[in-house]
Amino acid sequence: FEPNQRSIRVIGAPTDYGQDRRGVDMGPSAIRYGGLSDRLAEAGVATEDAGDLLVPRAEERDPDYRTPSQGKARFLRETEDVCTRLRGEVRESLADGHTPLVLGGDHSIAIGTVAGAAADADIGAIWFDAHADLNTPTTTPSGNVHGMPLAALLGVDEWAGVDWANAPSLSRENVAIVGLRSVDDDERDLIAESEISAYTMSDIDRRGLADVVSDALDVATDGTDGYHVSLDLDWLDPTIAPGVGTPVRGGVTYREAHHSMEQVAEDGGMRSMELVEVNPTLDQHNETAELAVELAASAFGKRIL
Ligand code: EXY
Ligand code: MN
Ligand code: MN
Ligand code: MN
Repeated sequence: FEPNQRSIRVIGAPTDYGQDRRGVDMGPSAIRYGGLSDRLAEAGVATEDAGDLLVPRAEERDPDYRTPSQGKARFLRETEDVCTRLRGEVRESLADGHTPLVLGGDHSIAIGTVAGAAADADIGAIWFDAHADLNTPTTTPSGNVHGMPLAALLGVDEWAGVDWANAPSLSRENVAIVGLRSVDDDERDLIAESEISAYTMSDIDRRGLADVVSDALDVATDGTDGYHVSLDLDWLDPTIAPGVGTPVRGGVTYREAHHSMEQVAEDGGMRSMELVEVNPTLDQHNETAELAVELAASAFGKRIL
């Protein structure tokens, strides 16, 4: 067993601006309480914890504050504030030689994480998610920004030129979404006409997840300096990850998920990671947070033997 050369900096982003069920803001606490530092230490990785960003409670804010051109996007002003600060933290972690591990919070925080990870490098991204997260304030069925972060980062339609939300060095051809089973019509059209690689649960049924993730790794590493892993816990089947705001039946299994993270560890090119959408108020005995911790440990190199 070779001690892992990496050192991780944990950054908490306790938001729930991006969706309409309270409780996902407790994700960072639940994940830490789920044994994060011990499990990472067992994996042989040095870890430091930068604590949580300060995030005002949603009840103290006006979700509808926006300019007309911003369309339907709840708490967009607050999301910009959090993501701008998170982007700085992630960028600084990388500059200090640490691998950022961001704890959400809802998936809107990916705008900050990925923008920070892409600030000084050409990166790819692997998006493990039941959803495509490719909506805009015009196409969104919900107004929830957690359904939009990938579109924001890629500058899709009205997201183009929104500086705080774009990651210009992340190219569509280096993005792979894995585990899709809930996709809106406009997202489907965008996937069909863009270079984004999208793998559905049907692809996984047919080809096996290991083969699909191997393709996703090729996509994310092709001509890049490394890649970001965005792990939305609703990627997993709700029977093993019930503590998420938008569960969708038919997700990946416990062993499949671990094996994917082991593939990531073996590949060695991951530069940053985030664990999002854990909602302990909807969970049973913190099992979704504990699962997030175990998967992170696998992604950072935990081995059985
Ligand atoms: N596509 C739907 C929407 O945009 O409202 C649902 C999005 C759920 C996003 C979750 C976190 O990944
Ligand atoms: Mn340090
Ligand atoms: Mn998501
Ligand atoms: Mn999702």
